Amino acid sequence: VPVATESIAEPMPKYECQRITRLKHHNHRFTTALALLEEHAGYLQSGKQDSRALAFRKAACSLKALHHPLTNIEEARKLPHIGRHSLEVIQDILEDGFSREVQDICDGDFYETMQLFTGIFGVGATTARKWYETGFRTLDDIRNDSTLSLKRDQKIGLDLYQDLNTPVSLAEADIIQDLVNSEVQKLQPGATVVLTGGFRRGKTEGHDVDLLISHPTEGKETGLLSAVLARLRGKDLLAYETMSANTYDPSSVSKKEYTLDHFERCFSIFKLDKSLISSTQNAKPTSESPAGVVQQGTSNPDRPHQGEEVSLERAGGTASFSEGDKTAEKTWVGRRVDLIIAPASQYAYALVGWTGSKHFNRSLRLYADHERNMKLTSHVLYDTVKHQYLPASSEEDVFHHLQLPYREPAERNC
Ligand code: TTP
Ligand code: MN
Ligand code: MN
Ligand code: MN
Repeated sequence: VPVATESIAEPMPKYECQRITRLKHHNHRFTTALALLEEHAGYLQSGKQDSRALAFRKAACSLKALHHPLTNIEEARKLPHIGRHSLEVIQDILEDGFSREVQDICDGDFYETMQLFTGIFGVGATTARKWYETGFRTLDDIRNDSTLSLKRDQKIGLDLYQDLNTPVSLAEADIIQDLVNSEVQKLQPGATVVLTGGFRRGKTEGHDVDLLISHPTEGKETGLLSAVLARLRGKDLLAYETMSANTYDPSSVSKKEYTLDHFERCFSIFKLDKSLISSTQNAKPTSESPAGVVQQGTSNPDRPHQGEEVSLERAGGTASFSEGDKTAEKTWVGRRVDLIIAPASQYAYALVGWTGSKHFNRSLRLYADHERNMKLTSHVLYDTVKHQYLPASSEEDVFHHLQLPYREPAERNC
């Protein structure tokens, strides 16, 4: 009797949350090219509500969920969400081994410059494009233009450019989690500090560290974030912080946007002491040669980094810090850290939301809305037919309410 394996003939489900999507799959040669086109499309448009970028993302997601390497275009046509443009790119890679369109984007200076500028903390596609159109091409062009009034986050983004564009390792994330947790325990014993985001999905590198803080007793999380920040500040562990209050309004669940949530949070930059970082750092990229791509910068399969080597060179090399003694080597590395506070009653939803991926969440919320008449946010799940909230004490509960098979975090990498 055959075991329950998925049949090749069985059509792929429409929603990404109905599928299993792992970090490693059989079609990186196509998905790396599509990810680059997604990123490029995001540079051309304003970032949000970008349908072209979304179309590339959805096509890539279908290929990631495929159980074998794609070998012919007819098979791609049968997969969900593969639009005309993506199909052409796939066909080129099948026929020629690379995509001319991707190659041309890599060869031009727009993509490279946009990667460089959007790599500055606090700079989005709109600002980066404005600078590109002004004629700026290097970080020094930005630094040396006295007419630009840079925001506080952008200034620190320039100062710490190299640090913040070096991927955070899992080992560093663990160190930061421990640092935060030890302060949290002193303030509120029994509180929980969980590493979420890409690391929880099994990534070994990330652009930041996402820590979800809660306490099993509802209410004990109140005031915790500002107290933790005060302690971290006291130990001189923060280079930057910006806190937002909890703006959650339970009465407005039906109007909620798909991606925003309203938890109390802090976007920060930690000073991670270099002596704490072991020598096993900066593991070399996984050696894959994605189609249509010249030099692969990092092993993050989600975000192409063609311009990276040039970018870091342009960033101006040495890791000195412009505060005080200008020539002094700093003893720490800047690392982006997101701290989020969730009350116990919303914790399961917050955990799903902050584990991601962003695109997995998007599909989960669309699925809830269109297939179950439910509104899902990072705070609650609301049944719009029965007019009731569905409490959850675990991620399994959330999937169960949605009548979806449970997906492990490692299976949410779409
Ligand atoms: P990110 O840290 O932006 O992404 P990531 O951890 O998946 O990848 P990376 O390695 O590049 O850091 O966000 C983490 C998750 O949190 C993401 O899946 C979506 C969610 N999220 C929210 O729910 N609300 C927010 O405001 C943000 C910024 C993210
Ligand atoms: Mn061709
Ligand atoms: Mn993250
Ligand atoms: Mn984050």
